[in-house]
Amino acid sequence: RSFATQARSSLKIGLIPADGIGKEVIPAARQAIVALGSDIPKPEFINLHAGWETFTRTGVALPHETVEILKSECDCALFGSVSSPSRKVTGYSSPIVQLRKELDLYANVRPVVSVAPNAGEQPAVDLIVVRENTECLYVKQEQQIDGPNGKEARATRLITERASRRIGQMAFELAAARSRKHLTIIHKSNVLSITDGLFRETVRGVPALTGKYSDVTIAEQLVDSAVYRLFREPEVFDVMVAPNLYGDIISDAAAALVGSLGLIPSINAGDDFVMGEPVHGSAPDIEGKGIANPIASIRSAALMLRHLGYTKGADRLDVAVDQVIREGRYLTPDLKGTSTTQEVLDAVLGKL
Ligand code: GGG
Repeated sequence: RSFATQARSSLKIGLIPADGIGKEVIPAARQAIVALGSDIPKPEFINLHAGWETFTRTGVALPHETVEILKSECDCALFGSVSSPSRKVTGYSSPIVQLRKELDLYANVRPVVSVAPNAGEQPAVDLIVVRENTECLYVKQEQQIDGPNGKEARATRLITERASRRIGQMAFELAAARSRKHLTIIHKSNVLSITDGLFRETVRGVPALTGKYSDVTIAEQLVDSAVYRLFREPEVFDVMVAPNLYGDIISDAAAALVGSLGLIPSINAGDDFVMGEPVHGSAPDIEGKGIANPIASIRSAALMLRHLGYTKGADRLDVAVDQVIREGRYLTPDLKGTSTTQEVLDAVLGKL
């Protein structure tokens, strides 16, 4: 909020489309931001490189220059999607995981909201997944050795009090601002009692530590039964807070309830920086066909602007997108439509 109250003549936005359909949807989000005119400071865009394609060209997945420019010149950023290989490639490391660490973007906030519930079959979904973004298995400390039973592979799972506390605080803050004020802590501490136990206890301790959030109801759910419940009765969830891997899986699962992953935005937020990012991946099957859904990226731009305090611009983007979805005339194939990325973008720009 304080960011928007400072008088600024421009807003410098780093654009990192990265791989696959990221190169199609991030330019669409850029056009939607430009269409906001004087509702936000004049946007200035800086194009930046990262991703698998960047790695194959230069030998580096996240160039030093990209990180430096984000840190020194940009007010915020939009990231597209990345196509990391699922085999080990020497010298390669996922640039998005690295970026979140480099910029200390410790919270991945993923709202999942149904706009046009399909023929009343599904209950309306209106929840936020708050995913810890820097730890868990994503510290990527893996090793393989030859053991008595053949190859043996291990991964370290890191959960710290500091990271659990700050993601917990972010989740309480978001829950407190919503009408239901309900927070569910997701864990598996019946099996992982030390790591998930620490996460759960630390998040639970946030109200006592801060002296705030007494109006937020706290619930908890084991991750497996949370997924089951999400499909059976999604309306019970309001804000869900989870360690990194569970948060990733739960938000993709929740996306299935609202029609498509192509609708789901996120922000990677830290204390000093925010980066919007559609939840979907690089979708190599539709890359270059011009049919990727631009809505998750446009909504990610809206979330990013809202986080910075530009509520009016953010609301305009969301309202325009909601109208296009409800009318159902211009929808991409992931939503059973036949429209192209450009046609959906044009429809959103028309509403703006
Ligand atoms: N925009 C989300 C995205 O790109 N998802 C795919 C992803 O994060 N994959 C991990 C990676 O490829 O490094």
